[in-house]
Amino acid sequence: MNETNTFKIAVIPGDGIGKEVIHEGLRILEFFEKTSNGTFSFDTTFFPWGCEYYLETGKMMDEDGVEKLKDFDAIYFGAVGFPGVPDHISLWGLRIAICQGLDQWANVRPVEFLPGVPRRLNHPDVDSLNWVLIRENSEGEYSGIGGRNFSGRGGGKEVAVQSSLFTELGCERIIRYAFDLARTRKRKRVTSVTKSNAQAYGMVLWDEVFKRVSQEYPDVEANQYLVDAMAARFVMHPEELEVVVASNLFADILSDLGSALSGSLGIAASANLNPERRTPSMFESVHGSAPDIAGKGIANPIGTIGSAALMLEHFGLKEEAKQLNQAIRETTNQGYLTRDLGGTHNTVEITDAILSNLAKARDRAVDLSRK
Ligand code: GGG
Repeated sequence: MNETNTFKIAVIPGDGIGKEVIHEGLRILEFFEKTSNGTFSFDTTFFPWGCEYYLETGKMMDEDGVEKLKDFDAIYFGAVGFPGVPDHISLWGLRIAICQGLDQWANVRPVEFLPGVPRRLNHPDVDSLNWVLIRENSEGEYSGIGGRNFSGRGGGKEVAVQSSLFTELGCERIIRYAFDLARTRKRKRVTSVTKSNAQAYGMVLWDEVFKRVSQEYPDVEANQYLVDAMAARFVMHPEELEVVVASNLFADILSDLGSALSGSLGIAASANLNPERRTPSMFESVHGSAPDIAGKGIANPIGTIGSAALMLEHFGLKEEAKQLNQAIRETTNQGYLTRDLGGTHNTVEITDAILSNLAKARDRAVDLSRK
């Protein structure tokens, strides 16, 4: 942000439904800008990076793309991946290149049980569930260390090595982040997830760091589970979950499970943060590019719009973020649901309903201030 309160946002719609849902998220940001009475504005710059760009240029993003992004206050990201480009090329060439290049080491993935959304969990207290997954976002199983060799030995004899990297620094900063976050919540509880009985080096180090750090937070309840047991607990004992911290791969999987249990991957928002604010953070829905429904106008925009709420909060626009989250809840409660949630509304209709709820809330606030 500069003296004129302009937030510079790099917009990367990416692939498939990413383009459609980012368009909707930007309509929401326009609403807040227009109704801010000039107190803040958004300056958006589009980057055409993604699979189409790769097919034209041989690169998922510009060579100096990460450097270019450093000029912004935040990045608003759609989705990555499309048939025609191998998934490991598209993911590593864009999303992971940005997360690692900008040291966005904390991936915050809230799981919210929105009203009006058909429940997939048969649990008496389902409406009170509210989890947040904290994903280590810079190393672990996604360190990128490894290689392939020996194809010269002939068919069927190639060798591949894929290493996980667990550094004490990487473990400690994400675990501390989870404990600090838990302190801000009503129920102060952190659950750590590893598979340290089988992954006897990196994940044992993680467990040891977790135990050490937990002693500095006597006011926060600390638990540790193996990932297979944890997957079962998501379904059998969801009421036990609050802040869950896990490695890059495990939290990626568990957050998809959590989102599916809360209704659909389409409603899951996320923030890839550099908590020290040395570099811009990136806000994106958890879902991918969904090529099967791309271009049909039926994608659920809530994950991407919820990610805009996380971005507003990151900018310090806390009241606006609260209003947006409330408008999303009202919208699902009124029965505005896309097909992934069993509804019939399309992408644009969901955003229209959210905008209408935001406008009504603004009118109510103006009326109250006049009284
Ligand atoms: N909007 C997020 C997205 O496009 N995700 C695609 C994906 O495959 N992500 C893998 C990851 O989060 O590591």
